[in-house]
Order: sequence, then C-alpha cells, then structure tokens
Amino acid sequence: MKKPVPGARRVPFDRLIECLTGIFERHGCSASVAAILAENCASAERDAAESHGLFRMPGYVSTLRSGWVDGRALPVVEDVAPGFVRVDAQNGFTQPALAAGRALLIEKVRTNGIAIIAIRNSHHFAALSLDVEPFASEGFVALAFINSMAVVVPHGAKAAVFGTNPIAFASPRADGPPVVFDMATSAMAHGDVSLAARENRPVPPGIGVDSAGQPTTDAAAILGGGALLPFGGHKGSAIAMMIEILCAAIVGSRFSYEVDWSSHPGAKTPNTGETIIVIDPNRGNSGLAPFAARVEELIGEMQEAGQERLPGDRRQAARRERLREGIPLSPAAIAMIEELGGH
Ligand code: NDP
Ligand code: PYC
Repeated sequence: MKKPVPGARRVPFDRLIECLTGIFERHGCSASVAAILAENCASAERDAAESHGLFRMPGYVSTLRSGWVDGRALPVVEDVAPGFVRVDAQNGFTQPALAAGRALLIEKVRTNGIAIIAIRNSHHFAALSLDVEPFASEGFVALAFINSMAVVVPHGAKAAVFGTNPIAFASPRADGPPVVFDMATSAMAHGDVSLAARENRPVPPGIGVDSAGQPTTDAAAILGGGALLPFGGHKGSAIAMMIEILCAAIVGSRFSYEVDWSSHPGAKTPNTGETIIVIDPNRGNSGLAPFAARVEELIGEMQEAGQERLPGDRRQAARRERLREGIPLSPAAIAMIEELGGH
C-alpha cells in the first residue's frame, strides 16, 4: 500500500462523506444526489482508488458549474421486459439513476434468475467496483460496464473512438468479502494518466501515443492531443467495442466519440451509459456444491498455484485500514477541499 504523504491528516469516513455532501449541495446538487455522490466518492478514497476518489472533486464541481450535468435530475425508471430495466438519468449522474432502478432490478433477478439494468443519458465519473460490490454482498453475481469519452484508439486505427470503458465484476465467495475486479479497457485509466501528468511522471511504454500517433511515455503528450491504447492489443480493443455496444447502442446513449464538451467549458464528465447484468447464481447450481463454496475452491486453487494477490485485495486492505484509522488527507487534498467550499 502507498505510504501516506507527510503532513496528511486522518478524517473518519463519515466525516468525509458529510464534507463532500456539503460541496455537492453547494454546487447545485439536490440533497439526495449530493448524499449519493459524496458516499460514492468517499468510498473510492476509502478503498484507495486514487484516480476516482477525491482527485475527481474539482472535475465534478467544474462540470456542475458548466451546466453540462443536472445535479437535481430525477431519473425515470421503465419496466421494459421481464428481465430488462431501463433508466433515463435525465442528464444526471449515474449513481442516483442506479439507486432509482435497483429495487425493480433485484425483484426481476429474484423472479427470473437474471436481469439487466441499462442506464442512459447519465454521467459516471467514479470507480465501477462500487456499483457491483453491493449486489455480490446480497448473494448475486454482477457484471457492469460504462463507456466514457473518445480517448482510446481502436487496435490498428489512427484516431480515438472508444472510451476507457471499464468492466467490473463481483461474485460472492464462501469465506470472505465478495471477489471483485474493476479495470479500464484502456492500457491505463485516463485518471491515472492525469495523475502521472500532474506529478510529472512518465507512464510505462505501451500505454499511449502522442499527437503524431507515435508511441510515447509522456503523460502530458498522451493527454494533449495524443491518445491511449486498449489493453491487450486486439483483444482489449474488441472488449472496448463490446462495451460501447452494451452501454450506448443497447439503450440509446451516446457512443464515447459522440461526447462533445465544446459548448460547456469546464465539463469533464462523459454523458453516456452504464449497463449492469445481475445473476442469481443459485439458479444454476448443479448440485456439486453451493455456488459460493465453488468460488472459494477456485480461489483456493489459484492461491495454491502461487497467486498471492487477488483482484480487489488491495482495495479491501485499504478499506479495513482506513475505516479503522481514518482516511488520510494530504495537505494538497485539504487545500482542494477548502477551495471547493468544503469544511
Ligand atoms: P488497475 O489496473 O489498477 O486494476 C485492475 C484490477 O486488477 C483491479 O481489480 C485490481 O485490484 C486488480 N489488480 C491490479 N494489480 C493486480 C495484481 N498484481 N494481481 C492481481 N490483481 C491485480 O485498474 P484500472 O487502472 O484499469 O482502473 C482504475 C479505476 O478507474 C477503476 O476503478 C475503474 O472503474 C475506473 N475507471 C472509471 C471510468 C469511468 O468512466 N467512470 C473509466 C475508466 C476507469 P485492486 O482494485 O485491489 O487493486
Ligand atoms: O479514468 O478513464 C478514466 C475515466 C473516464 C471517465 C471517468 N474516469
């Protein structure tokens, strides 16, 4: 785990949520939207998801100020088929839209064994793991996708078309918290490239290209006219394409390349879509062993084979430590919070 920055102050998780709620409300969110976003952002910070916690607060605020997103939007939930919930976020944030559709989604999963929620006209600026983990805590398997903004060049192409389009997956297991993975389908998340640029650090080779399409390790060149590459060459590129289809085409959202901030200076959040597939694993039980026990067997085998770190382990360890000791806030983070009107 990263060492806390010298001079960092620890604040309790609930206190951080309270402070961020105030910032969101002060910048035009309704009380309910502010509460959801604040908990989401503080949870990312609690889990040491550095590129999608407090780092995102200035972007949220400049986007709200720009008028690009509606912080008071009331999502519209539609029951479109036995296994299909559609939510129009009405140009608001994705998390309140997911909260609005969640009860109907769970009811459908319990009835059918599987259901999908497809959210459109929505802004997601956060860590996707937080959207899937609660389903696994209730005993379901969940798979989520978001498309973002065109910063990723398809394999072999010359211009950015795809977003950084993350996938997150969560499954219950018998002897521990849900096993979760959460990953951008770009070779690096845009947020991590931005952190590297801010700290004047190079990124590893294979992450991106400059404005002439040449490979570069200069984070600023990738952000300033260059682009990111998909992870895993043609394979990651195909998955990024699938996510565009699942998040945009399936529900009438924008593709990443259709996001256009030019009329709203300061806007940073993509207005696209999120799709989540939720499965009741007990419906598929073959009788071999309960689902969560089978997952535990698989994890045991992976560990026996030498995998010491599972996906999600780092976040869980950070969560345990930060809930106990408080969330470390660097002097720069404290200054940023104060500048945004937080106290
Ligand atoms: P990482 O590459 O850091 O990690 C991807 C996954 O692999 C995580 O589940 C991680 O677990 C796991 N992992 C990392 N290293 C190891 C290892 N050595 N052994 C086993 N497992 C490992 O994530 P990304 O940089 O791709 O994504 C960062 C965040 O950016 C995500 O939360 C994502 O949702 C977010 N994002 C959001 C977007 C949006 O539109 N809102 C767009 C793109 C990204 P662990 O988490 O425990 O480290
Ligand atoms: O880090 O790639 C990213 C990202 C895009 C939108 C929100 N986060």
